Amino acid sequence: TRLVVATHNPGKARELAEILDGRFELVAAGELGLPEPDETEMTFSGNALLKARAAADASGLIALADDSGLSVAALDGAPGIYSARWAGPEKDFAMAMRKVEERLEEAGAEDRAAWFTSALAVAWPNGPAVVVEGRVDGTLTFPPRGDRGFGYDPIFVPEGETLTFGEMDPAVKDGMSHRARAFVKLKAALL
Ligand code: ITT
Repeated sequence: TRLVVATHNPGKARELAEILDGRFELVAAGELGLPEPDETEMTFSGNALLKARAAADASGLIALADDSGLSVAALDGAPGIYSARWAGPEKDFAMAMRKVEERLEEAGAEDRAAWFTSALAVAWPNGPAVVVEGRVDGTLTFPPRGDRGFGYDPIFVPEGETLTFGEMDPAVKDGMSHRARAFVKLKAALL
């Protein structure tokens, strides 16, 4: 079965391919020249559905989309759905990670609790759609450590671990990540 992976983020595309583990013939949204719809919804699930729906209807293929982000407890869940936008058009995540640190300092907050969320949506062309969310809890650490993974991985240490996601072997991250947990739910939802 051909499945279009409706993301323009290479880090995500790689992890989704690892998690899907050869189950589908994957087609990248970029290969099909699919446009990037504006993420106008106020939830991860809403934006994942919007991206999957747009890709499925434009391509005629079943589409999988991920909407995800980092939520910081002491910042009332920010950046959350704005995680990509905090990095700006240059996708400067070193700057975005500094911004998280600065906001925590400004708030005088000691609490470093944070979590990643991934909403995974599957949409059939002009048909139904399903969406699920997975979450992994952890703590933030500064300065950033590690150059594996992507986005905010270098400042996130998952619960019970000592390495950041940026330092971990990708297969280890894939065993515990928000994205992997969402995928377990997706399989259950589609059974
Ligand atoms: P698409 O919409 O094309 O999929 P995007 O990067 O704009 O790409 P999002 O709107 O879902 O995707 O933004 C999610 C951001 O949250 C992403 O850019 C990362 O910075 C961050 N993020 C999500 N999952 C992450 C992970 O596993 N590790 C580190 N950062 C992550």
